[in-house]
Amino acid sequence: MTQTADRTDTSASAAQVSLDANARAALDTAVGLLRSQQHENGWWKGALDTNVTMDAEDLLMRAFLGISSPEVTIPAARWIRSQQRADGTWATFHHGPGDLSTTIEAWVALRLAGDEPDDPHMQAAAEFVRAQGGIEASRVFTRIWLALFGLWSWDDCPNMPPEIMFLPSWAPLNIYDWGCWARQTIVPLTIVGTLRPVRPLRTATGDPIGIDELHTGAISPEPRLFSAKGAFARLDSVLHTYARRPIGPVRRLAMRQATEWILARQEADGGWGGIQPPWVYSLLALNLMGYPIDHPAMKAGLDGLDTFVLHGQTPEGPTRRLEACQSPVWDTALALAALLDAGAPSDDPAVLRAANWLLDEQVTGAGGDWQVRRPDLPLGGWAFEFANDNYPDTDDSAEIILSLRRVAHPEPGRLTDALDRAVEWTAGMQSRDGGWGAFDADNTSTVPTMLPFCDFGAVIDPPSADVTAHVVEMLAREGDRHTERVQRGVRWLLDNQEPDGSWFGRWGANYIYGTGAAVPALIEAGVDPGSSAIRSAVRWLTEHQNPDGGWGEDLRSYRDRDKWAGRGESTPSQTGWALIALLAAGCGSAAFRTDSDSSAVRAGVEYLVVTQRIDGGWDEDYFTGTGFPGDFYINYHMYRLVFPIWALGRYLRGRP
Ligand code: R04
Repeated sequence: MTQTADRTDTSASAAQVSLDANARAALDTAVGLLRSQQHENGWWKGALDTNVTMDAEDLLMRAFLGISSPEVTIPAARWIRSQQRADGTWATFHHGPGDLSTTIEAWVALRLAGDEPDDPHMQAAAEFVRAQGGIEASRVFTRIWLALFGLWSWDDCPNMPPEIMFLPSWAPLNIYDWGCWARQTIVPLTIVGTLRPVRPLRTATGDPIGIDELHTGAISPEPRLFSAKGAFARLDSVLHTYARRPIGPVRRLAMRQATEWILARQEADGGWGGIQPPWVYSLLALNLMGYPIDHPAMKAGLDGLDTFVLHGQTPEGPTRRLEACQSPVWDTALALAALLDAGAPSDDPAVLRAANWLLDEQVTGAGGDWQVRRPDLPLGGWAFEFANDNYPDTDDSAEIILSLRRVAHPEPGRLTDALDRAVEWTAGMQSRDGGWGAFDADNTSTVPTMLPFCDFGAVIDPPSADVTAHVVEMLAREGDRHTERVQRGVRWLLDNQEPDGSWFGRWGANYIYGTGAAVPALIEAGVDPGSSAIRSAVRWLTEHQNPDGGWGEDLRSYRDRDKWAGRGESTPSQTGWALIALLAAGCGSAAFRTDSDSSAVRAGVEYLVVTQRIDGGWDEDYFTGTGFPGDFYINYHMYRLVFPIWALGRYLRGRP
C-alpha cells in the first residue's frame, strides 16, 4: 500500500482502511440491487411520485367525459385518502406544508367517490381550505377544473384566447415563447376556455355535488393599477368581454388550428409530451371539438394513460395512482453511469443491454418543437421517456452521451455515429447567453410569466445551472474544452454562481443539486480546483453537512431560501450529489486538499455506509426532484440508489 498524506498515524490509517472496505462492500451490494432492477430489454424505470392532483384530475376528467367507473374510482379514491395527513391536508411533497389547491382537488374527487362533506376527514380538509382563503385563493388550474362542472364561473378564470395560435414565432407571447410543457398545456386550454363547457358533477349514486364548504366569499385584491401585473389583468378583462361574444369564423379557425396542432403532436403511446397535464387537457379539448371517446385519437389517449397507472395495496384494499410522467431514459442513463462508476467492465452484458436500448431510443426520425428556434440543427437528441419524441432534451442527451462514450460497443461505428450527432444536437441547443435550457434554445422571454393565467409553475425554459453544467461536463469530456461554446458555458456557470458559492438547482433539490452538477462540470472544463469559484463551492458544501455526515435540503428552500438553502434532513441522493462535487474538487485525497475537506468526504461516505439497507438500497421518503421550483416536486425512486453508487464508486476509484 502506498503511503498517502492522510495516513499520518496508524489509527487514522486503520480507520481509513476499514471505511474503504465498508464502502466497497456497500457499493457491491448496491450494484447487485441495481443490476437486479434492470429490465430484460436493458432499461431501468423507477416509480415517479408527485401529488394527488394527478389522481383527482384523472377522476374529474373521467366524470367530464362520462366514462367514470367504480373499477377506477374506488382504488383511486383509496389512494387519495391514504395520502391525507393527520391535519386533514394534502401536500405536494413528503413532509411538506398543506397545499390549498391540492386539498381542494382531493376533496372534490373524494366527493365524486361518495365521501360525505360531514365525514371527519372531509370536514378537516374543508376547514383548512377555508382558513387558507378558499377556492377564491386557489390556482387557475383548480378553478378551471371546477368551472368544467359549473362549480366556479368561467368569468372568474383568466382567459387565454385561441387566437394565440395565429401569432408568428417572432411575436411576443407566441406559443414557442412558452416552455414546451406550458405550451402543450395552454393550447388545449384555449379551446376549453373558449367553449366554456359546463357538465354536471354527480356522485356514483347520482347526487349532485356542491362545494359550498370550500368558499370563503372573499374576493382577491385588485392588482395595482400601473404595475405590469395590473396591465395584464386589465388585458384579461378585455379578453373576457371578447370570450363572451358568440364564436365567429376567426375564433373557429383558431380553434381548428389548435386542434390540428394538438393532433400533430400525439405521441406513439397516445399521449402528449408524456406528462399528465397536456395529456388530460388535450383529451378534453379534442372531445369538446367533437371527437367522441371512441375516436382513434381519443381511444389511443385514454388507453395510453393506463400505462401510467401504478397499482398498490393498503390495509383498506387495492389502490391505483397515476404517474405524472415516467423517466425510463433518464433513469437508464443514470443507472448506466452508476454501473460504470462502480467499475463494471465497459463491455459488461448489463452495460451493453442498456447501451443498445439507449441507442434505439435516440430521436432521429421525427422533428420537434425545438426546431422553431434551431431550424438548421440536425436531429440527434434523447427524450426523457419511452415515447415523447417531439420533445428531446439537452439534459438527457448530455447524461446519455457521458455514459455511452464509456461503453465498449461491439459495433463501435454505430456508437460513434450516434454520439457524434447527439453531441452536435446538444451543443447546437445552446442559448444566446451561453447556457442551456432543457427543451428549447432561447426560451427566455419573461412576458408569459406575467399573465394572470400563469400562477402555477415555471412557464418558460431559460438556461439553468444544472442543465448547463451537464452539457458543459459532457462537451469538455468530449475534448471540446477550449472551444468557444464550452468557454461560454463555463462563463455562464461562473456568472450564475450564488454569492455564497452554491448554484441554484432547477430540476433537482436544490442548491445541493445545482452545486453537485456545476463543480464536476467546471473541473472537467479545466477550472482550477484552487480557484475561488471551486473553493467557495466546497466551503458551502462542507458548511452545510449535517452532523450525521449526510447532506439534505428541504424543498422549502425554493420559497424560503434564507431558512432552508442547503438545510434539511440527510438523504442518500443529496449526500451523493454533495460527495460527487467534493470528489471532483479533489477533496477525497487529503494530500491535495485540507484535512477538514477530506474528513467531510469520509463522513459522507460513512453516512451512506451506515444508512444502507440490508438489500443494498436506501430509503428516501423525501422528494429530491423538482418539476417546477416552488410548485411541483418529484420523488424519482431511482435517485436513492444511483447517486449513492456514483459517489461510492468515485470515492473508491483509484483506491487499493
Ligand atoms: C430531471 C431532469 C431531466 N430533464 C428533463 C425533465 C423531464 C421532466 O420534465 C417535466 C416533468 C413534469 N411532470 N409534470 C409536469 C412536468 C413538466 C416537465 C407538469 C407539466 C405541466 C403542468 C404541471 C406539471 F417539464 Br401544468 C412530472 C430536465
